[in-house]
Amino acid sequence: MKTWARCPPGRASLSWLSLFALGAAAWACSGTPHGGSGSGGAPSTDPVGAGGATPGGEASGSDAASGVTTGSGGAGGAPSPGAGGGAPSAGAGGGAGTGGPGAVAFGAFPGAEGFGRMATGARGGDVYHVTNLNDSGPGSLRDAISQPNRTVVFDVGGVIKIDSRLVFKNNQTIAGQTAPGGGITVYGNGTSFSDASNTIVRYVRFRMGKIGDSGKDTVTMASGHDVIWDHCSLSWGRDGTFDLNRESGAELYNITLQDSIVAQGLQTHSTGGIVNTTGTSIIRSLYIDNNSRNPKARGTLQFVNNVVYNWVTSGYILGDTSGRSDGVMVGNYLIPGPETKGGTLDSPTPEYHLHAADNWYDSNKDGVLNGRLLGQGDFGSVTWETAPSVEVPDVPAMSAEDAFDHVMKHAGASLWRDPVDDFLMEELASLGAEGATISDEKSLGLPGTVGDIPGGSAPADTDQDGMPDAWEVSASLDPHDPEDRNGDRNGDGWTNLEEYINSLVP
Ligand SMILES: [Ca+2]
Ligand SMILES: [Ca+2]
Ligand SMILES: [Ca+2]
Ligand SMILES: [Ca+2]
Repeated sequence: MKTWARCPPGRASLSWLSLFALGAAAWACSGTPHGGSGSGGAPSTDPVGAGGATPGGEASGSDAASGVTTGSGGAGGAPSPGAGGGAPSAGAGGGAGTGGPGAVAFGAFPGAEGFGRMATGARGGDVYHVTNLNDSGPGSLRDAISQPNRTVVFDVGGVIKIDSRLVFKNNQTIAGQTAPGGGITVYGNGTSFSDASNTIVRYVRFRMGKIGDSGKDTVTMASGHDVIWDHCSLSWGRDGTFDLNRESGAELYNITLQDSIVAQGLQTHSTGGIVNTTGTSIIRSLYIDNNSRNPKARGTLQFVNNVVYNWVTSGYILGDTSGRSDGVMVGNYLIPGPETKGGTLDSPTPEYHLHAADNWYDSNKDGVLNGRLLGQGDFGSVTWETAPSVEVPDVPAMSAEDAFDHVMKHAGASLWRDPVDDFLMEELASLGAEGATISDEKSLGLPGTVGDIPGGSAPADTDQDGMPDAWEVSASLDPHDPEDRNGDRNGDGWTNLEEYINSLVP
């Protein structure tokens, strides 16, 4: 039943470069008239459940926390981005400066979108090679992230089992896409990104689990700004799995989660997480097998082209609080699974100011994606906004159906999908037949609990600047000069090291 009008242009067929040039298309697309297109479902027999009270007791994450292979300093490096902190403009920054088709909007990396897109990471800073899978000590990930201003590259792939939480620092770039073999899985406890401002994390799996600390989150951030997680697989939180819960008196803003998975928050407090910030974008990501909070939205949340599957008591929570919130929901697909009891759009309040367009709901569990368009009435007592009630970044939206396809193919650390993500994607593909919350990660029955991850081997990098010899030669750089990592040979704003790590991914 693919009868509704698609949102042109079809995003999936576009390159990242052309996407940036099309930034303005998002809101044109979001103007899809409610109920006008659509397959004419039968709302009266297919209501979204209002749901009941949501679990309380939200814990706000708060916590405390060599092998540097190249020294600090180096070339002046990249120009700072033209756009300021919270500026929502889609304009190109200090990059190439040539307009028109093909122009690249400068940001954390090509394809970075949403509130967190301008995170600078460790641009111009040091490099640290993770050379082993140890929990601590020289060459470990824990040692790598113990100092700010580091781009972390991986010479090994596999599972890093951690006994205590990993606490990230500011101005770090965690380049999980550099890991050989099957990439990197962090298993055994959670992480904190509180005050880890200007940090970029790409292609890493963070799996906490029952062996992690009770009452803690897989990923937590209670303060700070300008952080982007891209193609990350997050699972098995004991409190939240992806929790951005602004501490009283702290600032928490300019954050993006994109092309990622938030999965299987562990029962009995099984949640995706709370997102309570003054500016977060969640884009093309999957929330799956979380009892509630998929997510629990407070503050300002831009939620574009996501898929929510097999929640139990609560899907997307519309505020559930007396404080004002501003939400933008465009092009999402909400799909009940075997355990879903209702609560699709849960706990709305008039304090939740919502602009919503082109969101779809498929509850018939027939193995086919054939939902209906959600209309204003489905969102209950929210204050309905015909345009975003706060400024949000331009995020080109595809149709909800295309978003489903995109998530199936690309969400999570998808350079190499691990057995956990494969399992989750099979559940999602069943469209109602399969899906279950869990209370113990061992119930998946995978070897080593998280599945086998091939190790692989890293290419030679003689000067240890993070750029392999062969790539340096091909780029007319010097494989015996580590300082050239922070140059910018093509003047596009991204350093040579960034050019390399960004070249590894689609
Ligand atoms: Ca269906
Ligand atoms: Ca090198
Ligand atoms: Ca070099
Ligand atoms: Ca460059």
